[in-house]
Amino acid sequence: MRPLISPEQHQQYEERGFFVLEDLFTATDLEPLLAVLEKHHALHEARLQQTGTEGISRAGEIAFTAHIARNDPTVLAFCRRPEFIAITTQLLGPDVDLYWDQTVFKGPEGQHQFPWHQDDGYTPVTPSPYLTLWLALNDATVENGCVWVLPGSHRLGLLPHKPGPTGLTCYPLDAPDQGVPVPVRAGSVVVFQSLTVHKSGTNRSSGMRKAYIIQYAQAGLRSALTGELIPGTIPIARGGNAVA
Ligand SMILES: O=C(O)CCC(=O)C(=O)O
Repeated sequence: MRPLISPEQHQQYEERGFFVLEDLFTATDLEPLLAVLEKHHALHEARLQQTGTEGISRAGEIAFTAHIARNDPTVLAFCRRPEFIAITTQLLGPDVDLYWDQTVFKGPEGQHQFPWHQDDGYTPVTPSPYLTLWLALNDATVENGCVWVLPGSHRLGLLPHKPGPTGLTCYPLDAPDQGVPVPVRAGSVVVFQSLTVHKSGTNRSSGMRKAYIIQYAQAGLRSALTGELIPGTIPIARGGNAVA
């Protein structure tokens, strides 16, 4: 199925740190995935209703439900789809692991943006950057809190992050340059480097905004702090071919 990424998109990835693959998946492709992800989110949200918060998740407002692929064969099979083999081997090289996956569901009528950060800011790893694929499970709009990026910010290297009320941040939400919004239809993927500074807007709509984030890395990912191998990564491609 390669090449899936056009030379222009590859150039955008190198120069701006991101690009969009519009309508990569159909509603039919998403249906079985969504059913499983909704189930995992609902279990997490039920726990959050008891505890109020868990990490950076907050009941009724924003829920990050991580590592679903390693616990669910339907989701792992989705992360191994040929589209992802093509994208990841084109951008990362022939040997690719699934590093992290999570749903991010943003509740309606929210008050907060999810602040500017680099994904490496949460867990510095080497080699960096790795690849973040932000898959819209429903239409992501400026109104319901789509992703925003600071084009070119991946070239700044890893920036210092400090804890804010709603997550780590490396760039002010009131700075004059608030980058560009990246609204996308359901089934589209925003592809960005883990050093690309991004945020998501407030969900001012009356419905939930739903995304599934899949992060792939070159095989053999290590903590940049301890040098130890990151545990729990899953082989996806070796020698440019899918791992069964
Ligand atoms: O989907 C969102 O609202 C933002 C999530 C995000 O930026 C992240 O998990 O790194």
